[in-house]
Amino acid sequence: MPDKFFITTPIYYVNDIPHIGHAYTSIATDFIARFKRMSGIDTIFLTGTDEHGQKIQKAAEKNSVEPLSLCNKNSAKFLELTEVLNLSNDDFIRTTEKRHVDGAKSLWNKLMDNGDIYLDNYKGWYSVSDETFYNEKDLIKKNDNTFKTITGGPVEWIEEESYFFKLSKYSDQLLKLYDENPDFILPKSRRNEVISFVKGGLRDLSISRNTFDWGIKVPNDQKHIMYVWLDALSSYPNSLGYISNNKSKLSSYWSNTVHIIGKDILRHHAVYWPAFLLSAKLELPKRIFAHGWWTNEGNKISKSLGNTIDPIEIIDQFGLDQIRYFLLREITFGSDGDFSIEALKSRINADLSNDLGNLCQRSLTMIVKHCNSVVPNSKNINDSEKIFLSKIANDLPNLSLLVDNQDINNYIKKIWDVISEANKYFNDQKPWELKDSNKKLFNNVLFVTADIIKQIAIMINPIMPETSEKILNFFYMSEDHISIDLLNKDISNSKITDIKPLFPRVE
Ligand code: ME8
Repeated sequence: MPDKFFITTPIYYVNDIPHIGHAYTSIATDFIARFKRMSGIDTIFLTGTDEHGQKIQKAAEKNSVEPLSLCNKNSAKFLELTEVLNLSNDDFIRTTEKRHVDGAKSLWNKLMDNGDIYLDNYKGWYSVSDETFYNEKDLIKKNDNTFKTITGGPVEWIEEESYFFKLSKYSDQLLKLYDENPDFILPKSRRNEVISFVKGGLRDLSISRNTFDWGIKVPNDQKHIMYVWLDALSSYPNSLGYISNNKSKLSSYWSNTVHIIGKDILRHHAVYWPAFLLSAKLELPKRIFAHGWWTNEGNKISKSLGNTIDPIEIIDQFGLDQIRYFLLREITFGSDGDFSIEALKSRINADLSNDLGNLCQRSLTMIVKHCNSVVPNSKNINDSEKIFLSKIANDLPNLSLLVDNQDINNYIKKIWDVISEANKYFNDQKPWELKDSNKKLFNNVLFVTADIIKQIAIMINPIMPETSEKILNFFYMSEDHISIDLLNKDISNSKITDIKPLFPRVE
């Protein structure tokens, strides 16, 4: 297994403030980064903001501010969100930073040197909200004979001089890439979509605009602004210093890269991006994973409907780890899902308060009350208890595989199976009936339950880092770095603190 790993979220547009969709991608990416680090893999997790192009320029005009001042204001909101969500990102890149601008220009020059850029005229449809060029056949004709994108956004007809990238030249190489690397695009359904898009025929891609000026100037032709997607995609390797200087000590991470994105930006990542990299003779990422789309109480989330969910507000109301858990648990990563307050409350009460919270509360409180706050020793555990306590460690290869396949939901289900089993064990053993009659058995039940709680606390770290730390702190395990090696740490005879409830029920 490679010992270096690079994982990215999309870099988000700063035309507006963050919403729950952005929070979702970032939390899921954080989950994977934390699990990798906990498993001993040297990991870099990147997020950031996408600050150039017509969409940002128009938003700035609407707000009567300079584009850079809008970027500074909204990028700061995305940066603040990394704190609010307790993300473990190592870097936050802004496309207005010099390190990025230099890298984007370097990429342009590589495509140019390879003979893949030519000057021509672009005539066609453009969606500013998606920053994407559309063929008429991919648009929907409205009653008034104008067109819209499949997501309902407006398009405008543009005719201007433009540089083009020879995308069509890469069709066969792209199809070969998908064929030889069946897991390059996941989930499978998304991979099929991309393959049929490429098989449908690729046209060369317009990669510059010259009717506005907010962006990176094309090297050697200052009239043109680089297409914002060519600019933005290069932010990933730019963060590692890979394009401008592939000898950078960070560039060794690039060969094991996973991009986590939403399904809306799959074509840019799975078609344009590998084609640019092939042309530039740079290595390709290992995986593009496109997750699904959240709706709000059954409706599409949109500013015009006034139903966007502010992650900061919802976290204030329900708690960070509750929201992290809900978003990761509620839907299969890759499928669409619905955000509803009823579903959120029910997850908090059933999975967190009842299953996990009560398990910790009632068993550990018994240790505080009846064992002088010292975990009993493991002398008397029987074979079936031994099997139970080694279950997580034995299942680690499968859990790792689930994370490697971005199957976050099934990882969580497996941990909750262990929680259910622990609750069943505790209920069946009825330690409250043993405390006076059979102290030896009583102590044994409390040891087994405390040990499995410690293991659960480690495994939920990528999902709910704060809760994980709170539980480990009950055992005075305040580690700087949570590692799966702690699964084997013997907690017999160790002190525990007074236990505080983890998840209050919500009405
Ligand atoms: O596309 N459900 O930025 P963006 C789930 N700057 N995820 C959602 C969502 C929803 N309803 N809404 C948004 C861009 N997302 C470009 C990316 S990368 C080189 C450039 C998430 O601010 C999802 O990850 O429009 C989606 O792909 C991303 O936000 C789009 O963010």
